[in-house]
Amino acid sequence: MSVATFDARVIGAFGRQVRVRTSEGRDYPARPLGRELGIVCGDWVRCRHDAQHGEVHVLEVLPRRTTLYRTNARGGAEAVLANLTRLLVVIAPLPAPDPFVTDRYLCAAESARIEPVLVLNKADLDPTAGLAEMLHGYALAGYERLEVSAVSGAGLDALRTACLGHTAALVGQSGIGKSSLAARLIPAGQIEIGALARAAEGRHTTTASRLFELPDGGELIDSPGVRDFAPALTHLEPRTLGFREVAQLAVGCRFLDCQHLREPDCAVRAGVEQGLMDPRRYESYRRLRRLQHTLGPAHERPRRRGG
Ligand SMILES: Nc1nc2c(ncn2[C@@H]2O[C@H](COP(=O)(O)OP(=O)(O)OP(=O)(O)O)[C@@H](O)[C@H]2O)c(=O)[nH]1
Ligand SMILES: [Mg+2]
Ligand SMILES: [Zn+2]
Repeated sequence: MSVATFDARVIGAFGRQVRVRTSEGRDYPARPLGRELGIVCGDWVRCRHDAQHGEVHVLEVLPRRTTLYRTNARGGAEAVLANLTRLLVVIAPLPAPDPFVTDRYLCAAESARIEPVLVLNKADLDPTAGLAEMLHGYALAGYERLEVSAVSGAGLDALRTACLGHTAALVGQSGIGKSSLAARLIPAGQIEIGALARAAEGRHTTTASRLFELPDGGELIDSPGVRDFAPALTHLEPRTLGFREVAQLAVGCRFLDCQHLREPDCAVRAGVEQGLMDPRRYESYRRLRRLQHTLGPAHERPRRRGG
């Protein structure tokens, strides 16, 4: 008897339980065989049907195009989502945005070569002064921004366009409307399952990432909200930590290995003084550097090829 393998997409991962979709569009619950595979939503995996037990086993994770990493409880780098080409970093006037969380998502995306887009949801609500200031900082940094509302429908066409041909993920704090946005972009038949699952839990909060296919081509991942997001420091761009405006300004620094902290003739610090970089974003940069120094040399070492 031949035991044919097949490749499938991970459209949901709940601990060791995953849900995979075959190229024919069939969904199966599956579980990794043997050792910890670290499978995340968006992964491509090699599978095998176990006819005897009526199960699908995941044998291996196929090489990833991109990986979004965070720091786990043990301080190590842990994959969160795989094969993204766009990260939709969502903020809203309510609940009050945490700019450091937003910065860190942007840094992680930038360092992983995933194109980040800032999505301001609940545009139907009045922006607070703090939010306006925050947005100014991101505009200075050069981030593309979409203003949308899952309630009024404003900006949804632009959001659809931003997802076209991409594997995009909605990330950010809890309650900012990621699932509401996903529900507006995804055909009713697909999201229903999620809505039912949530209703059964008696709450709206998303508990696991799920991948959906978009009608015009492209994929959208809805992810659980976070209170904080710690990027994996070992996977941040060593010279800029993934701060876009630092990368732009740093070409003018006197030292090639300038950390943009106390070095003389630092073009980044000068840029902050000249209003070319938001002082709050610079403070965010310094906090990440401090964290890196606290955690030790392993976290400062530039990533090696293949390492
Ligand atoms: N006014 C307004 N409310 C919105 C909008 N989008 C979502 N909401 C509301 O915000 C609340 C949270 O929405 P969700 O879509 O569950 O938020 P989420 O980001 O998925 O939350 P988690 O799953 O916990 O991460 C709900 O009560 C929505 O009705 C919007 O554009 N405008
Ligand atoms: Mg949600
Ligand atoms: Zn510098």
